Amino acid sequence: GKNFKIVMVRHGESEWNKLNLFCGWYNAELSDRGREEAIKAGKALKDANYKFDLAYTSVLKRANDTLSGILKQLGQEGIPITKTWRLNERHYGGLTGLNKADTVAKYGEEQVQIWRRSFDVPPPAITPENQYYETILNDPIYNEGPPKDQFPMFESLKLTIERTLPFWNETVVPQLKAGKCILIAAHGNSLRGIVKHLDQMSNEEIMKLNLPTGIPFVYTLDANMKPVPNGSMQFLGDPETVRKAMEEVANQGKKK
Ligand code: DG2
Repeated sequence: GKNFKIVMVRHGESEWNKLNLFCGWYNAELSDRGREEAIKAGKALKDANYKFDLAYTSVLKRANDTLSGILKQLGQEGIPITKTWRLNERHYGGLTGLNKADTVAKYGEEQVQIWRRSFDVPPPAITPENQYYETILNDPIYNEGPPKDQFPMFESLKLTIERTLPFWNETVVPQLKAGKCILIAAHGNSLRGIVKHLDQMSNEEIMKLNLPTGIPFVYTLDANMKPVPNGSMQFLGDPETVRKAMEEVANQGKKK
């Protein structure tokens, strides 16, 4: 049967990743290193001869700018791009804007690990006392959705998956089946949701996965949209670099 390939990438390092702050739905910029990562990702995809037909991304600038950086390297800036809040990072609730290491010092590594990686334990809700509450709620990037009465105040990975998968199933899958070569530029946790779904990972297995910034990965899927043997999460980078980049993400939840 015919196989289908799709490339996904977590955005390059953001200013808030660099400062080690919980970011979620806050619209942080890429850092200089993040921009470099996008260029490097574009070069890797160019070397592998990728020619994309269309791309999907979140409404957040760090993912949008990573996508444009990649497409520029490829000379494929003209392809159709769809932006959706359904590919956004999970909403980090009341943790938004807090330093991850400070949060470990205050609540302990175990609690922070639960907030960052558990499947269904959500972070506390964001409240008007949070200095980013209004900024996020009134950000024009959310004018197209979600509806104000359904605007999240926090999201677990489970809740993130519940709003990302409908987009995957209703929009991405039909284009994949139509033979389109697709690139998705999104976030650590929205992509973990898609990976969990594709690899049918258990709630325990997904806890251990930390996606590195700026390293594209490829899925090769069969007609049932299940990975073919060796078709899961193939990174376009040498294994040692990928391992170190994953470790760096895991270590953001350790004490300073
Ligand atoms: C990070 C993920 O999201 O954080 O919201 O802080 O991919 O948009 O940089 P991203 C954030 P962790 O779940 O890895 O702590």
